[in-house]
Amino acid sequence: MINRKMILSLIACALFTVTAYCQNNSAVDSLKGLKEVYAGKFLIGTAGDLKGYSDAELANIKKNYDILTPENCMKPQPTHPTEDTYSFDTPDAMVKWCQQNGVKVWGHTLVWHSQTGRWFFQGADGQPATRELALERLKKHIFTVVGRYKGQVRGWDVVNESIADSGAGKTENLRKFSWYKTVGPDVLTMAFKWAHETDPNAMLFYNDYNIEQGAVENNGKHASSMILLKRLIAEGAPISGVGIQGHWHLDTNIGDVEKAITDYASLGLKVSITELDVTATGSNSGAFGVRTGDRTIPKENYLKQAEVYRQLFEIFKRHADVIDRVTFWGISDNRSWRRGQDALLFDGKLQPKPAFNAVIEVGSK
Ligand code: 9MR
Repeated sequence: MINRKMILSLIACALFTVTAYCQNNSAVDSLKGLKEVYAGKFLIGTAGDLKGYSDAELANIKKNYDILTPENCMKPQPTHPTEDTYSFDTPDAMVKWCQQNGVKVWGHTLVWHSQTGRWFFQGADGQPATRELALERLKKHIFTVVGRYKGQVRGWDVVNESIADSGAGKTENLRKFSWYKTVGPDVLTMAFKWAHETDPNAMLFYNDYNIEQGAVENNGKHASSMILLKRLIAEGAPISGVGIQGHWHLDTNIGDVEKAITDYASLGLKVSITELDVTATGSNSGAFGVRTGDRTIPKENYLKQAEVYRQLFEIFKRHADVIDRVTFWGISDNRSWRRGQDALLFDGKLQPKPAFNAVIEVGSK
């Protein structure tokens, strides 16, 4: 016979189970994907080329992300390895998968000093290419690649990483090689104009790393980025926004991030966080060599990482009116250029980390 004591202990047991379940918020919240939690605020994205991805990885993308950036396959070197050769198999397959699975695509990237065939800058007889020849090649590249994906991408990182590191912020401080040496500073405005001519509906962004640095004190790379963006706007470049890449670490200056967002918005530009990852170890914005099998990162680092992600998403939420998209640079600690530094929300086995729970919590509030 069920007596009063038994009923009371049953109720106590049920209460304990519910409380324990709720405290383990991953069990509750991971039922929702990231994109669901941030719907109506900004898009949530990730990066990858999709070639060789497992069913579980593809399912993770479908569940969590609104939009995909091709991590490598749309860059100049892979799409246009020699002057007369184009290669679109991987990006075509990626775009097709996205269309079939309700995922948008972001184009990355057209003008960059890296992953760009040296042939762009070589002239006849081993001489450097002239400004005219290099521009003609760039124009053809933009017309071909942007034209191929016209209407199929939300926008493009037209220009990537043109500002050099370690400047005081008094000038644009453009890199002194590649496009900036062969053509000059006006290559940027021309690239924006050609991309717009080819796909007038695409959003066109300037994308760079560390451009939030110095925002609070108005110096360094941030100040350079403001000078550059003001010049592009004055020259009539059809620029819609700025991509703050967001390759961050446990001690990143969060104040700079918020100030940079409001600075860019004050120029009438949209802002996206385009390549977000926060390393659980290491103190700069680069990558360690790939470490395998050596799990020496202390547990508390993952909690600190969750805290940094929490603070960042609180900022993004506060500025959701100007933020178009927050894209993570990879889906898991296994699919990351910073492998070994465990910088993403899912571990190598696609299990949600404390950082995932923190981001979900901020979005659910
Ligand atoms: O994640 C990309 C990695 O697989 C490539 O080897 C690398 C080559 O430079 O590019 C990485 O992506 C970069 C992105 O295109 C631009 N910002 C910095 C990213 C990380 O290096």
